Formats: sequence, C-alpha cells, structure tokens
Amino acid sequence: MIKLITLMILMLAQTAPTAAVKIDNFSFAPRELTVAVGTTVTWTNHDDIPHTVVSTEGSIFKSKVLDTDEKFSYTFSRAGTFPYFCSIHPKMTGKVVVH
Ligand SMILES: [Cu+2]
Repeated sequence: MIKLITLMILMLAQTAPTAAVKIDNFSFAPRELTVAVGTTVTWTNHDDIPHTVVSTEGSIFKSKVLDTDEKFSYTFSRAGTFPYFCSIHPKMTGKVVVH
C-alpha cells in the first residue's frame, strides 16, 4: 500500500510539477522562482489586503483580485522569464524563470 502511494506521488510529481508563491506582507515569496516548463505555479494571498498577480509583459496571465487565502494558478508551458506585479500595489513585483 505504501509502495503504491509512493508510486502515485512520483507519477503525480512527474506529470504535474507544481510550485508555490506566497503573498505576504506586501511581497511575493520567493520573489524570484525558477521552474521547469510545464510547471503550474500557485500564488496564495496570505495578507488581509487584496492583491493581484499580473504579468508585466504582454497579457500572459492576470488573476482576479485575490482576497485573503484566495489562490491563483498559472501553468508555464514555455521557457522564458516572466516578470509580474500586483496591479493594486505596483511596487510589489516578482519573477518566474521557466526553463
Ligand atoms: Cu497588492
């Protein structure tokens, strides 16, 4: 049973890589995240103030306004550097590097 669960976890890890960014105290953590192509990144707002996650260049991704504990996910399907910011507090910036 444990072997089966381990196998399932391994399969999940291989087919759907994920990474997490916390939004806390008006900042993204980690501020710069490096992931493999195909990784789904999930941002979670831990502040009691609303924030957004919006790509700086182009309109690659754009969350709705995230209230406390709300999440936004985006799957990075190509390599590149993807800077982003909070459109409510433009000084909040972060970056996802995909390779
Ligand atoms: Cu914000």
